[in-house]
Order: sequence, then C-alpha cells, then structure tokens
Amino acid sequence: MSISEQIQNAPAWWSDAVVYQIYPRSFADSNGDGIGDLGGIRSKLGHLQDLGVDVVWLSPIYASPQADNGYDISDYQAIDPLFGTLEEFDALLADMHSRGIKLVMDLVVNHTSDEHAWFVESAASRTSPKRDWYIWRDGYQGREPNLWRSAFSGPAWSKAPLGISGSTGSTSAEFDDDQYYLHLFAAKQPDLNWENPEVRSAVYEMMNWWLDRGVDGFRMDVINFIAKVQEDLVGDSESAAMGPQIHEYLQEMNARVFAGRDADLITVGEMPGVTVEDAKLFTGADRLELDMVFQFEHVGLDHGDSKFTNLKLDLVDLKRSLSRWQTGLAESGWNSLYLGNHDQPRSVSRFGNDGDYRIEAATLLATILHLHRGTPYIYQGDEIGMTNAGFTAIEQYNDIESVNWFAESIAAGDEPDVLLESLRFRSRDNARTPVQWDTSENAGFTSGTPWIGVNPNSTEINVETDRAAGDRSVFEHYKRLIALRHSSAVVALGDFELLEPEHPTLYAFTRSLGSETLLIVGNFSNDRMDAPLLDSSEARNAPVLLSNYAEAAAGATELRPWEVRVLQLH
Ligand code: TEU
Ligand code: CA
Repeated sequence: MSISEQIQNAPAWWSDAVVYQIYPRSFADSNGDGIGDLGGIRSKLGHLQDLGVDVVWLSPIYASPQADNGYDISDYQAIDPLFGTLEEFDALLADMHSRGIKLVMDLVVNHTSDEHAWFVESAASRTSPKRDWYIWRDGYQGREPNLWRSAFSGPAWSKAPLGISGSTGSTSAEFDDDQYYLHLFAAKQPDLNWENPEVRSAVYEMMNWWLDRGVDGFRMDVINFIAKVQEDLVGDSESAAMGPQIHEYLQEMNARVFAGRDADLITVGEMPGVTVEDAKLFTGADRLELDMVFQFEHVGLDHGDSKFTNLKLDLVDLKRSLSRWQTGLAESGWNSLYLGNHDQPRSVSRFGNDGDYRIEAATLLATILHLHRGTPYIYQGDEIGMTNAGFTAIEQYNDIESVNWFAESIAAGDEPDVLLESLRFRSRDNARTPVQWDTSENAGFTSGTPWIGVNPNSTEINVETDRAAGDRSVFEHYKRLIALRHSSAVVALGDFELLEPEHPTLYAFTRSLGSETLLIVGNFSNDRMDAPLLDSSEARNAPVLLSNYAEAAAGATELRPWEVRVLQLH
C-alpha cells in the first residue's frame, strides 16, 4: 500500500504513537523492598504524561520464580507478589487510561517457567496428558537430541531433574529422566510445543482474558521462535530455524484474539534474526498477523557476532542497516524504532558519548531515531541519558545471560578481566540499574536496599537534575520530539531518503510528504564538522525545527560535536 494510499486509508492510530518501555523491577519501588513494583509505576505516571508518550510496554509482572527476571512465567493470569496484586494492576490500568496512556503487556509464550503447572504435569511422566505441551525427545547417539545451544550457555536440552530448590521453595516434581526437553533459553524456561492445538488454544484464552481486562495489546517475546522445524529437533542441526508455520500461527492468533475487537490495539513481535523480507509478511496490513516487529540487525546480533563482542559503533553500518529497513517497509509493513531496551546496553554509551558530550549525544541519538519512519520505543531512563552501569566485578551482575556466559568462558580458560571488559560494554545489566529519579540515596528508586547497584553517577544524572537543566535537559528534548511526531504528518508518514551513506560521521537524511521536506543532519563525532550539504540557499534559509545546541552555529555549514538539526527545507 503506497504512502498516499496509507494516508487516504486513515493510517493506523499507532502510526504517530510513541511507546515507553518499563522494566518493572528497576523502575520505582513503593514498598521499600528494593524491587520496583506497580505502586512505584503508578507514582510516576505524571512523569510519563509530561513526556507525552502514548503507550507503555510493561515487561513481565506475572507470577514467576524470576530465573530470567520474569521472562519465566509460572502463572500467566496472576501478578507476582514482588510487583503487587491484580487489584493494584486494575487500578494502575484505569489510572493510565484516564491519562490517555495505553498499556501493552509482555507476552512470553515461546516458553514457560519449569514451575508452571503445565510443565510440572508434562514432566511427571511420558503418559501425562500434557506431555505433548512441551518438546520432549530421546537422546541422539548418547547425547542431547541435537546440537542446539541455549542463549544462556550450555545445551538447549535438559534431562536430569532440575531440583528446583532455592527458587520459590517449590519441590521438584518427579521428572521422567529418560527424555530431554527443549529450552532455547534457561533450563528453567522449557519451550512450549506450538504444534499442539491445545497449547495454542490455552495461549489465546489467556490473551483474551487480558484484553477483556482492558489491556491494549502485546509485545510478543521471541515470537518467531515458536515455530520449530520439526525435523531439526533431532540430529546434527546446529541452529534453531524459524519454522514456516509461524505465519499460520500468527494468523490464527489474529483471528481468535484480535479480530472483531473494536478497541485500538497494538501488537509488536520481538523477532531475533528476522529479515526485511520476513517482516513484510509479518507486518503487511493485509496479512492480519502483527502491526510491527523488533528486528535485531542494527544491534549486531545478526552480524554473527558473539553476544559479547565489543561492538564499537560503525556509523556507516548503522545507517545502512536502518535505511534498509526504512526502504524495505516503505510500501508495506511498519518499522519499530529502538536503540535500547532491557536486553541492550545503554544507547548513549554504545552508540554515542557518555562523557563530556553525554547530553548532546543522547539528544542526537533520540532525534535521529525519532525522525525515522516507524514507531519509536523509549527505554526507561534514556529520556534523561542514563549510561552503562560501569560494574567492575562479576558479583555485581544479576543477569542470567551475563553470569552464565562469564562462568562458561572462565571454564573455557578465558581471562576474567577480558570478560569483565566485554560485560561492561554489552551486558544486559547495563540497562537494568535502577532509574535515577533524584539526588537522594539510591537515586530515589527505593527507601530500601536496591536489588542491583545504583549507578554512582546518579548524583549528576537523574530526572530532577535533568528537568531543571533548561536547554540542556534531555527530557525536554524528548518531549519536543514526541510533540513533533504528534503534530507532523511528514514525521509520521513521510518518505525516507538517506544522504551521503558512506560518510563516516555524518548522519543525514530527508523525510518528504507532498510538498513538505525535512532535512535531518547529525554529527556522530567529538569533532566539529563542515557539512557542505548545508551550503545550499535552501538549507541556509530553512527554519530550524529542532536542534540540540541552544546557541546558533558560527557557520551555517558547521556541525559541532554530536550536534543534530532538523531543518524545514520546504
Ligand atoms: O530476548 C530475546 C533475545 O534474543 C535475547 O536473548 C537477547 O537478544 C539477548 O539477551 C541480547 O544479549 C527476550 C527477552 O527480551 C529477554 O529479556 C529474555 O531473556 C528472552 O527473550 C527469553 O525470554
Ligand atoms: Ca517493591
């Protein structure tokens, strides 16, 4: 569908929306136990309303042993006591809706917790009625059924009783130890068998329960992993392929959950490894699958890098990747736009400068991202330019992925210091330190002992200090970006065209719709830059819609370190 058709066809309500992601355990603690909770979120809704976001994506708050901080769910229709109660959830949802903010839940249905009643029953015996709700296979030639590795180190198959002591005190069921079960992630996260229609029906029933409760959609965790190529489950295959039946499942989900609902809903599928061609099929308006996807190309996971290589920004690579997605989904489908989330390091540390030019870099990155075509996602704390954690010892880390990778690497003979340097750059915990609200103890996150270290720079970097910084406020710049998207059709829907793709430090592109064209230019370096493309009379006379330097540049073609400008060319 062309852009003009999209405009004629009343683009989806979310085509000019901005989403804010909350990782609940690190957002705000209201009862002093050191862990963020629903009461904490509710106390900060004014912050979100001031920012102007339209939707909140809430990472999991369901009952969970917390092996993967809630991405291991033991009851999809209960709130974990760590975060609060179902009544508190309903009150939070009502409060958000009264402020014009929608709520999207995190749907984690590629796998459950091993403590979910479904798995305990499935594992009890080969003849259990729920045996086929999970993926059990005999060993292959004296080893695991195939060579797949878990994303959290080790094989993707477990056999021995897990002895789940030390979690929520539940006793380990009598596990049938003749077979292995598949877990693409932790052993405490067994994969559901989506081939089984009973599994699919149970998931759809749960989704309808949440939508009937009033939530406004779902972010779907590794949703492209739910379809496995059956013959790959035994033998020598080394990587989990995405099965073709994924489209059948998503269209069935759409028909049995979303169709016929007149509420304004939004769905986004997290899809590691997804390509532009795949995404057209997943997000085409006529496909009736998903509204948008999170792709991973620009965050390096698809360049074959190990999770923890120190990916230093290659701007030409980043421009090429984001442009490919802009062009690829220009006529059909829709992009989600993000540079950070709870699984990625802080964007200002990874793609920008978290030292002398932290504020300029944070506002440059936000402007470049938000002026692309798609739905921008703001990760909690990025609206004030929070930085990587700076941990120096493995004991400071909590994330199962980081801790397991470190242990496995040490066992393989790697040097601790080298590993810690990688974690300092790439660990997911970089984004999971508590949100820094003010200069008080624990940055105003908790009156108790925080579950993970608060970044020591919270004395300078916090909401209170940032919002008092006037022209230097990152928060105020984000507010202007969100307001611009809400007010400008060219920002929401305009054509994207990258300029000077090979320039190593200049990020320049236009957005055009009808007779209107914006020119966006950004300097990804610590040095001043001369940008000849600003030397046209049109550019010289163009109104500056948005910039991140208060005072005007000395020369019209000059860009200062980490400077960004949005010009109204015509
Ligand atoms: O993440 C999916 C995923 O691919 C992660 O392994 C991520 O790419 C990697 O950790 C980056 O280093 C989703 C959730 O967002 C993540 O928090 C969960 O741990 C994971 O699925 C399992 O549910
Ligand atoms: Ca708490």
